[in-house]
Amino acid sequence: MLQALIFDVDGTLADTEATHRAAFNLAFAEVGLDWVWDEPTYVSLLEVSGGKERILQHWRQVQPDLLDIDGTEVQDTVARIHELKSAFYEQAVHDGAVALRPGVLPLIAGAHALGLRMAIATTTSPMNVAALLRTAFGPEGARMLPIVEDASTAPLKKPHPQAYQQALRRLHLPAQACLAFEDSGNGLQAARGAGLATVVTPTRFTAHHDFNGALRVLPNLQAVTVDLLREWHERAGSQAPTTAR
Ligand code: XBP
Ligand code: MG
Repeated sequence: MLQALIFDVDGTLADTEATHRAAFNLAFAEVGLDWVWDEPTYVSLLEVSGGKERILQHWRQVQPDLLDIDGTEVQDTVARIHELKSAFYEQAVHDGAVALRPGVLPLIAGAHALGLRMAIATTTSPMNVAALLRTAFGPEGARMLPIVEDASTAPLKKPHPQAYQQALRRLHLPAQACLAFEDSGNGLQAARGAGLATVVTPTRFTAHHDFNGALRVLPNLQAVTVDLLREWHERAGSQAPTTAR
């Protein structure tokens, strides 16, 4: 029986990547770098989960001879840029730049009212999650989504399943009792890697990704009710390959 829902954040709860991209560009300008990520560049960099990892990926691309890639100097510079970026992003969220995607609030509020447990499994930073929960859900946010696995608690980024595995452990539930919600190929791989049936709602940043193995691929969560999820979950369980005895 369906007992819990586990949500990705960026692209799933809210279409945030345009705001992330703007924050990255503000941070680059702040430190005097002439890097500017236009949307096509950012779409390809989104193949890399994690803002710090993305900055490093770009740096390697523009400076292939970048030595000492794991040295403290490079890591410190990346950390500084990412810290600035996160502050710009957090301010943008507080200023209302980001809204929940269609259907997210009614589904989460409805699931909460019916006693389903919920968690978050994301590669973004804790301050970004807190800003979105506060701004988009209000004080209820932390109550409806009390379990958060993020970049600070699950450093192995998607497609690694660590964030989902840790969310399941904290829920004290098997993957078979839950559903995951994602927007990206990396996210789907991470959720499937943790054994979770996964509903995917791509954005324009991820629509071209491979969603093979998704339980459903939908334009958004509008008209998705708990009853409908229960029906899909039931059917998925009945069709799941039986484990070898
Ligand atoms: C998407 C990501 C994150 C964000 C940027 O996270 O890969 O890196 O793009 O946030 P999600 P940070 O798993 O929620 O889809 O700069 O904090 O990483
Ligand atoms: Mg995502």
